[in-house]
Amino acid sequence: MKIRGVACAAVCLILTACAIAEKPGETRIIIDGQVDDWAGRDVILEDPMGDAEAGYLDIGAVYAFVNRDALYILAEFDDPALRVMQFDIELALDGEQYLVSWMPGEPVGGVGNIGEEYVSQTEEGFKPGFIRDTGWSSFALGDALEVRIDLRDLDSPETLALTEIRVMAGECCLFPEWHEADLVNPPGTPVVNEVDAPGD
Ligand SMILES: [Ca+2]
Ligand SMILES: [Ca+2]
Repeated sequence: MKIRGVACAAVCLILTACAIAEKPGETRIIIDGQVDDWAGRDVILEDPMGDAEAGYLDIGAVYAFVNRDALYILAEFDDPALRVMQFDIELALDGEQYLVSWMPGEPVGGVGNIGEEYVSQTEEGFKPGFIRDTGWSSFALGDALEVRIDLRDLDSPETLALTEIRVMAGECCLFPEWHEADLVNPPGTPVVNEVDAPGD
């Protein structure tokens, strides 16, 4: 009986610890292009400086994580004053490949499924399988590119990872006039036990 009592106490302690561990923290990041609210977050990729097309943004450190509400991304640049025509952000979610594109200055981006239908490049340009505008997401370009992609804009996937960020250059939308000035492929996206702070 004594052993059972000890075992029960141990289980109770574990359950209590689990209950404490499962209580989500709060994500307090403001999408304003400023990096100060990312202090303590993990860099997921360090891209070399000097590997971008001259005159365009050159991606350096990239941060990203997924909480229960959204995918957050921060990309830093060698010189944030340089040019970019559009950011293309590729995502892997629930076995599908998605593209979120945003042009600086635009209030919203676009979401496309870039599965097999996307691959073709026609005289009219790429066929991105456009799904919708990013009604819930936010983008900002300041000292860095800062993005919050709301899971509702992605049909609330079970799994989600950032797979590519492209700084697009040239004239949309046929290669070679339209091409990436810099490109990064993050190796994975941490999932954190957090929710967005109330009011976001
Ligand atoms: Ca910020
Ligand atoms: Ca770079």
